[in-house]
Amino acid sequence: MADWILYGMPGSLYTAKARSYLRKQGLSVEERAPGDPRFTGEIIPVTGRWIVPVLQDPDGAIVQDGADIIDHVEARGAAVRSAYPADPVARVISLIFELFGGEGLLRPAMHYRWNFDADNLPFLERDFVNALFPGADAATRAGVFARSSGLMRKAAVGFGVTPDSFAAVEASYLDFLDRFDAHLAAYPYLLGDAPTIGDYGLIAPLHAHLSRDPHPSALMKRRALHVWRWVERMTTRDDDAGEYLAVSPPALTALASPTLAALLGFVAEDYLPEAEAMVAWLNAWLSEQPADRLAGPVDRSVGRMTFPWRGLALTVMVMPYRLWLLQRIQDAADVLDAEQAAALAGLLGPAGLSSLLSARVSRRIERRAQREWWAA
Ligand SMILES: N[C@@H](CCC(=O)N[C@@H](CS)C(=O)NCC(=O)O)C(=O)O
Repeated sequence: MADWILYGMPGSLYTAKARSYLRKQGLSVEERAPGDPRFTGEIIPVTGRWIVPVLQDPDGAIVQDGADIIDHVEARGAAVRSAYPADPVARVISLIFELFGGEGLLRPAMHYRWNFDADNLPFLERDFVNALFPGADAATRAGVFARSSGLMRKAAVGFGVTPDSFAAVEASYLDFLDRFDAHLAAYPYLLGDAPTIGDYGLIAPLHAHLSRDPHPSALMKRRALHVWRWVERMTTRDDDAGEYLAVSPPALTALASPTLAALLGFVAEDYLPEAEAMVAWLNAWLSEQPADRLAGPVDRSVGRMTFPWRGLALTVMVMPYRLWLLQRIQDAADVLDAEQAAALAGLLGPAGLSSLLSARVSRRIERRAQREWWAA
C-alpha cells in the first residue's frame, strides 16, 4: 500500500496540479476516486463538502486544496524538488503563473470541454461516471453524468463563457498556446530546468481539459507540440525531456527570455483586468458587510461582477480563493530587497503587469480548516 493517498479524478482540473507535484516528488501515491466509499466515509466529514483534490498523508492528516497540498508536502520535508524557486524574483514570477494557470485559463478549459459535445461527450460521460460512481448501471450512469455535467456547464457561464465570448475565448487561447509553445521550444519547464509552482498552476487546465478531452487534445497536438510534450513531462516522475539534448538551460536564463516576457504580457492582457476588477469589487463589497457576515468560512463565490475583457463586458463570479492566490504573489514580492524588487519591476513593467502587485484588498484572506476565511 502507498504511503500517500490522493483523492481526485482524471478529468479534474485541480487534481492535476496536486498529482503532477506529487509525481515529481517521486512519492508513492495511491489515487482514489471520489466514488470510493472511503471518500464519503472518511474525507467528506473532514472537508465538510464534496471537493477534490484531497491528500491523506502517511500520518492520516487530510488536506484539501492544490496549493495547500503542495505546501503540506514541502512543510513535511517530503519534497525532493521544491515547487518554490530558490531565487526570490523567480519565485514571484512562478506564483503569478500559479494564479493565471489555475484561474485565468478556466475560460478556455471550460469552453473546450463543454461546447464541443460531438467530440467530447462520449469520452466525458465514461470518464466522469467511472470516477464518480464506479460500476454504476446504465440508468444510473446517465443520471450521474446529467447532474455533474449540468453543474459544470453552469459553472462555465459563471466564468464568463457564453456564446458572446466563445470567439474571444478561442482567439485568446490560441494566442496563449502559441506563446507557451515558443517558450517551451527552448525550455523544458516554465523557468528552465525544473518544474515550479507556476508549472503546477498551468498544468491544472492544460492537463485534464485542454490536453485530455478529445477536441482540445487534437488542437493542442496539431498546434503546439511543445506544450503537448510539456503536459506529458508534467505527468511523469522524471523529466522526459530528451529533445532538449540534456542541455539544461539555467532557470535564470528562462526568467530573462523574450518568450517569458511574451507570456507575462499575455497575463497582463488576459487576466490583469479581471484581477483588478475583482480587487475593486471586493473592496467595495467588504466595506458594506456587517462584521458577523465576515466571521464564518468564505463562500466560494460572493457575487458577480462585470469587467471589460477583450472588447466585451464579461460577467463572472467573484471568487475569494483567487484573492488568496494573489496574496501569495504579493507576499513573495513584499519580502524582496531593493535590488530584487528592481529586477522584478524590470520584468513586470515592460509586460504591463506591475499593478498586479499593487492591486490589494483591504482585508486579508487566509486558509485554515480546509476553507478560506477573512482575516481578523
Ligand atoms: N481551490 C480548490 C478548488 C478545487 C475544485 O474546485 N475542485 C473541483 C474539481 S476540479 C471540485 O471538486 N468541484 C466540486 C464542487 O465545487 O462542487 C483546489 O485548488 O483544490
